[in-house]
Amino acid sequence: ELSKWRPEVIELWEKCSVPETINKETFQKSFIRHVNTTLARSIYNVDNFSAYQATAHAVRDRLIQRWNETQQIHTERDQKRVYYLSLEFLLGRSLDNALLNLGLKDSFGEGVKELGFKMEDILDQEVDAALGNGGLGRLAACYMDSLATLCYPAWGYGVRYTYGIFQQKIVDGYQDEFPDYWLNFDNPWELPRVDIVVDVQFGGHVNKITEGDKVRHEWIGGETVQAVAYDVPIPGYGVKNCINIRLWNSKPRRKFDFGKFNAGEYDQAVQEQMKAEFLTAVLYPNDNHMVGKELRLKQQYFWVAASLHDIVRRFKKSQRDWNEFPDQVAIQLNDTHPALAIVELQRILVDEERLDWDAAWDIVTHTFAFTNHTVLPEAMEKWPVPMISQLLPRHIQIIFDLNLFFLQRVEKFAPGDRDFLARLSIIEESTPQYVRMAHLAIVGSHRVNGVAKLHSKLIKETIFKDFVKYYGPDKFENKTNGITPRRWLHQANPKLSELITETLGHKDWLKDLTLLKKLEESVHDKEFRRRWMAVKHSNKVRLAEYIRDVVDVDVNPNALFDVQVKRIHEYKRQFMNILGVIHRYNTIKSMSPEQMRDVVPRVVIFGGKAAPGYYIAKLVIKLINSVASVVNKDSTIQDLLKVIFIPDYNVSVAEIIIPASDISQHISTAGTEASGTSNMKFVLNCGLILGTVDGANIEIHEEIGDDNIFMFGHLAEQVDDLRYAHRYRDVPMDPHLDAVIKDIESGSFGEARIFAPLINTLTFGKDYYLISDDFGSYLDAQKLVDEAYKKEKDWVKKSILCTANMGQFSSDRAIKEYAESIWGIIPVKV
Ligand code: 6GP
Repeated sequence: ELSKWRPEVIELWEKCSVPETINKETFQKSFIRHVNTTLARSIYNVDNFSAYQATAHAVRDRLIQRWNETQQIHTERDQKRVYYLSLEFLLGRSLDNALLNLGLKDSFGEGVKELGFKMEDILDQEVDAALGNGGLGRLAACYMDSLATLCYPAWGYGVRYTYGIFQQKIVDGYQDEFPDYWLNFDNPWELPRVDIVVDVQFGGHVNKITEGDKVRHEWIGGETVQAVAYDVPIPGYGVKNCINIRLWNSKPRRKFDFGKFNAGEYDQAVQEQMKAEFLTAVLYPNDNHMVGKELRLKQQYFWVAASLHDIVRRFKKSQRDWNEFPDQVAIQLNDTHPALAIVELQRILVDEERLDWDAAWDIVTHTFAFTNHTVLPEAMEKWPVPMISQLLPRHIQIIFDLNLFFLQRVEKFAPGDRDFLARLSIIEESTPQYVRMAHLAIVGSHRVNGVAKLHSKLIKETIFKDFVKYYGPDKFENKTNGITPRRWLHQANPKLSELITETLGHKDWLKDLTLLKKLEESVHDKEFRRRWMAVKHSNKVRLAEYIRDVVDVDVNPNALFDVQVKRIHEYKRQFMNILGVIHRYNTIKSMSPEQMRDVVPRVVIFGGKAAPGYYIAKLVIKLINSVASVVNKDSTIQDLLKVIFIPDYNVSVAEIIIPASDISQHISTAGTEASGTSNMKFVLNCGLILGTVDGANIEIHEEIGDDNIFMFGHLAEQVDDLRYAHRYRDVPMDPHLDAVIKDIESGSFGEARIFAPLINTLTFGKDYYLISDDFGSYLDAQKLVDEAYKKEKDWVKKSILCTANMGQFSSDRAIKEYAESIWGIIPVKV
């Protein structure tokens, strides 16, 4: 008899499955087995890269086991799940993270050492999974770590881009972009599920079918692209739970046309395949900026349709009634990129499941919730109605119907107020018409949230003001962002992690970050302060070595390390930073040797990518590099200033830079940075920050207190008036700023004409980001930083108090808030 369910068969399966406990010896066996079989190599030709692959496969074996158990238990319990739909997951490297979360780092480290390898070298072989642009994508990655660690039943859904965010090289001071072909070698962190395939339809037309007194719609024809699932296991820290991010890859459905091929029309024969595969080929490299390309819209629908199909299929397995859907399923929209999911679910329920419209809409609106990540007008997604009509003819009908019913309700609320209706409408009445994705997301969701207190307040007062009037304020919430302390302290800063664990006498702080508060008691302990400083110093030495490797400049680890790393964007004002650097340079140059003795040496470090089409941002990079090449060569300033642009800033580079910072800059124009999350990472790693009254800086300030942060600049509520003044009056230029600009224009940093368009943003451009308004207070704040750094003992205390008071900013706190007040899910521990 061939049944698998006989007891002796089950026993045999259990006996032969991967051993549950893993220690050094079993790891070594597994390592060698993978070298021999998975990689077809031997002791004679196993290099660091193969050693990485073998280690990764050994870890992956454990992950898959946990992943399976987690899915099994979650299916058995059949409790409500959350689905996090994000077009970006900026995961970075996985091996170190998995080893630490599984508690295997030490034994595996020993294990590879005995086999002739260094764990550091092995870890260094991994290429980043860089499927995101910046804050939004990295937040999604931190949230997955917390969802797994807190044992919530959760899935991520995203796109498996063949090319992640481009690699940045600096050539002659300019940014150059190179493709990030991260899948060049096998990727041990994904499980291809070739059996999980979803057909996704585009184009075609809609038939209206009348059946008795009912009308239904049938969407037919057009092209079909297949979505294939790739699963990325995400292990929780210190638990067995391992959740899943399902990434979709496109592939052609049509069979290869051998007729054409044989007739010599090779191009045409492969064209269909290529077109379909192209759909998920590349991540759009824009951060906080909408680019209205048809291919992008196709990506969005492709991913949304495949994900919803999967979610609905899973729900249907439990044979529940449709009205239980929102009790079983919560879907979080990570910004508006997945907003079409609202329309797609309505379509599935009405057209395929034949629910009536209102019942379907009730289910939809109880299922979705929407996070807004920006108030920048250029980032607001809107798609031309003709483009959607072409690609998704049924969806555009549904959008218009939804809008009609919505506006009918609004009309009852504010009878006769045409303007109010026009402002709330999902459709922008221009030529052509546009679909406003944020409006769609709000109308289709039961909750809308911002990502920091100020941001959540601002969206209620500005971009979503009219919706607050209509729905009332309760639909709108704040969920201040958070970061995972596992990656951003334990992994990135092992020495500090160790010192904290030793001081507190436990590792529980990694699961409850508020326990760091107890470190406050140690600020008066001299020996503790010495060790704290020693950790910072060794991290600075590590960064100095990295800087020497990548840009070939020697920097002094005893200097103050001043860091600004993030996407290059006008609103983030790297321009103001480099203008301040020029001011500092000129000030030092004008000093006598005695005066110079009093100057705190500084290394100003920049890093970040500019969107390839963002001309002004790219000029900022050029200016930074031009200033660097003048300053770094100038021996008259006695190494009191160095300027470094670290190329190709990404997650794993951040892990080296952040622990080494003394001061970092988060200096956006007030009201423009929704939250920021690197600010949290720097402070958690005992770096002070210099920031504007913006985003999460404000809440960090509240937590760590006045003495431990440098805040400056105008407030969000002043911005409108200041901009107005620039537009209609002649605002006198700050004299220091004026001098700096004249210096650039005189050619001190290379040909002046190169920088003219950049300078023009301050003058003809009416200084939209208010650099001239904040420059004075920025320089004053920098002076305070210098003075504070001279008082070493006080500085260390500040630094300790920073870390000690960051408990609020764990992504665990953020995820619990989402789980409790938006999703209504409870943990299911394996
Ligand atoms: C970013 C915001 O700019 C940043 O302030 C925030 O910390 C981060 O989201 C996470 O919430 N927004 C984006 O990256 C973006 O593209 C559409 O928004």
